[in-house]
Amino acid sequence: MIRTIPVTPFEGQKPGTSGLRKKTRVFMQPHYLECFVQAIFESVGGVAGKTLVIGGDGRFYNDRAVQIILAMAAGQGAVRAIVGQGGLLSTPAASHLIRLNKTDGGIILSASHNPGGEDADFGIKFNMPNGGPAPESVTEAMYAATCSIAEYTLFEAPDLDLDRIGKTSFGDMQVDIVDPVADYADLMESLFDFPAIRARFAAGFTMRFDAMCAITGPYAVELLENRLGAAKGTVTHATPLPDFGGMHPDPNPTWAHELMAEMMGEDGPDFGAASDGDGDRNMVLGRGVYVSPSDSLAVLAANAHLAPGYARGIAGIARSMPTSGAADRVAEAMGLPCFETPTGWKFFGNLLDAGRVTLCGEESFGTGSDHVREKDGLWAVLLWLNILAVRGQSVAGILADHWARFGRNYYSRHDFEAIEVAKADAMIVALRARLSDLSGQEVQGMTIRAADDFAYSDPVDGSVSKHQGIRILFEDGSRIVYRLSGTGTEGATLRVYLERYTPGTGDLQLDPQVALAPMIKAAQELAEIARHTGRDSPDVLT
Ligand code: VG1
Ligand code: CO
Repeated sequence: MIRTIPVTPFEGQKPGTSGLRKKTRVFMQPHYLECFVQAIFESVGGVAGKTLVIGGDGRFYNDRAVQIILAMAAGQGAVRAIVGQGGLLSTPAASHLIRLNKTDGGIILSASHNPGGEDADFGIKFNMPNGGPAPESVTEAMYAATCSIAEYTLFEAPDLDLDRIGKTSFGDMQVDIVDPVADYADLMESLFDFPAIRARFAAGFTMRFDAMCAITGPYAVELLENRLGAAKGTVTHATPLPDFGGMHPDPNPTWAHELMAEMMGEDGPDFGAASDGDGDRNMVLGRGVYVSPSDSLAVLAANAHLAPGYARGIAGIARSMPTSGAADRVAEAMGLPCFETPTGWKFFGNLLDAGRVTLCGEESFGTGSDHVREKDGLWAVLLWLNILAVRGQSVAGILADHWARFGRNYYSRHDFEAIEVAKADAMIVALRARLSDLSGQEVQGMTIRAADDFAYSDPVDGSVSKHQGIRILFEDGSRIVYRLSGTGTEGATLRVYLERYTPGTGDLQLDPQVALAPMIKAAQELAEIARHTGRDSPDVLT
């Protein structure tokens, strides 16, 4: 039976850097998720006659949310839904299914690297027919729709059994329940030199992959253990759990500390990696060495041609503004265009669609290519494996060679979490007000060359996005960037991004926190972080 339910708008259903993220209990309120889904449908002109991909990272409420979205899609005339078995799909796998099946887009349920559970976080986002996150014009339309919503329609029926792979019908809508891993794993196999990687594992190469009880477990087991022959047990925390087993599935040195400890230990494996809640992020490590995400992008760009999928070379590179300039140096050396976009994968979509770039990356442990329209954790891990297999060197060796050739962009991000929103806002407002006076000033012995509030003008569609982060640029090429997170669910998180370049002939083996010490002091001083927020040291360093 089709039913229409009257509702009144909820406040604050405004998508952030990557969809709408709130506390799970907020999403569990009656009609809350429904109102946002209705707004998504309206922002894309309704779903009548359309095909959608639906799935999520398996966190608490994923199962209910998938049933609700199916009921609303069926009630509003969608003809077909493609759903991962059990309602599960990693973000990159969902992006791939959207493209592979030429669908009208998809809904992904995840709060990504935020913790999961009834008392943790939940999220939802819409991806376009190109497989990429909705651009700002669409997320703005979504938000506008949430402010005036009056009703939604659904098909009322008992829940669908999502565990049985196959086609079934739900009202007038066809539902295809698919293996969440198979098509994605085939795509990976088409891009990388699996025989070379398999040979390396067979010759004793060791690896640890920490899936952090999140979505990549089944993908990593299939790819690394089943298809590539890595030892059984290479993948740890491989079963996705609704609360991620209490883990915080954010693949950085702080949260993936078990993996860090193993990799930094005496008998650590040759290669280590971790992924986040929804499988789009990656952290990469060698024995005794951590690869910063910005360096990872640069190394991948310089070596991508070693993988069959990129053997013809890459068209260009894009990085988010706060990501270090390491990739720019590779682009320059290779004669490739390099683009600087605001934070968030949605800004890469146009460049990828237009064929102007092949690789993209963010300092927040995100790398990807034109194979999908999302960042892709396992893709990055497999490209690293491919490069390691072909070059036959260690991760440390590859990094050392890279820095010697291109120089090293010492880099770190300092996060100050759970700040009172008003205080964080006041700090940014005060800093913004001083920007025009800063150039020429000296701080910690360094002279400021320029200071601005980053605005991006999309070279493909001309759309402009303002206030994307405050940049302080120094004469020696060093840089401090300040911005507030757009993915949190509680208070404000201040991100301070620090970067300093050392040429290949300089000291390349310093601890980044030591190399960046003057920048760290300058960042405190310039923004008066302690005075505004009461914090003199960050909560998380990456
Ligand atoms: C963070 C990262 C950003 C990333 C976004 C979504 O956003 O900084 O680079 O694109 O998360 O990633 P913010 O606004 O909190 O800085 V995910 O894996 O959480 O979808
Ligand atoms: Co993610």
